[in-house]
Amino acid sequence: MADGYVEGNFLGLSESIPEVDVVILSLPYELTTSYGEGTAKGPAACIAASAQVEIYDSLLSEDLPAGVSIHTAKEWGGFGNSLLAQLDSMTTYLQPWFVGDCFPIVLGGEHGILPTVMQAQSTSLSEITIVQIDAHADLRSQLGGEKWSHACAAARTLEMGVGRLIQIGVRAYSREEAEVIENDSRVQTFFARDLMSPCDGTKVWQELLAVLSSITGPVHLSIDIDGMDGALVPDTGTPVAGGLQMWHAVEAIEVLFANPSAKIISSDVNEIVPGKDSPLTQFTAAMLATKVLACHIHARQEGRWHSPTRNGKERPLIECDYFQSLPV
Ligand SMILES: [Mn+2]
Repeated sequence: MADGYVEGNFLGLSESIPEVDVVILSLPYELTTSYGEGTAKGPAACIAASAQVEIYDSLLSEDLPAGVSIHTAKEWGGFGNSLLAQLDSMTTYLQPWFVGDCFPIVLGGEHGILPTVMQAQSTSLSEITIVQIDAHADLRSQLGGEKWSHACAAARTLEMGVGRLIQIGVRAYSREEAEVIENDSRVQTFFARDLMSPCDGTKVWQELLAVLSSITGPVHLSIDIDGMDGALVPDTGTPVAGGLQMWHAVEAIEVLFANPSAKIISSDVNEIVPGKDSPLTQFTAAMLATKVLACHIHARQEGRWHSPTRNGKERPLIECDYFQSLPV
């Protein structure tokens, strides 16, 4: 826990200067989660649980925030009286923080937030690689008639023009999704059963690390916490057995951020649901978000992050109407 703990701030860190280097954004969005529920309370639970996360990270020579200014923004207000209006409203909330001057970490909320996070980007989507840790492929064309379901999040971002998608830990998917994985050259999926195979797992894991080390250009890292083994995230919307252990996730994140030819421009940690009996789910999410934060700060220290300016917390909103303008 940080000295001078500030309630409501990620890791309890105080905000001593007006300029923002890293922003923690919260999208308490829940519409289509199919099995469990409670993702709308996930971001706040994750921030509360972060109080118990160590501010020491072995990558850094000083404790977090390690000289970086971290701002925990007020959470999205849930505006919009239709699904599409809500998606636009989330994009409006996110956009001021995606102009390239600071590093956003978005806490969700169900994975249906991913298209809004991509719409908020100021970088051309065709240049961006999404690295997705997830139990599910999220490549369905629709689920229960809803194309904006969390089960379709990755498919929608490909339609929006995202250049490349690398999936890690997938183990629950449909025939339709298997065919997309097989046939869409933009998609590369590392299935959990291959990564964690008792005999060949090490070989496949090294193949994954080689891919993460060879990405070039801007990257968005999307962590659906159900990519972790269900035992670590028992309260997420759809916990699934046979997933990543903590050290898989930590190694994948560290190797990705260490890649000198990639720039990790943004990240999200989603499908967080506060546990009724145990804080393990939100604590696991807070640990993952903290690892992303530490890796970003390390990348700055190693000269892999450049921003032209350093701006404050008050930023003009530009209303987004992208989702409401799409042809039905
Ligand atoms: Mn997902």
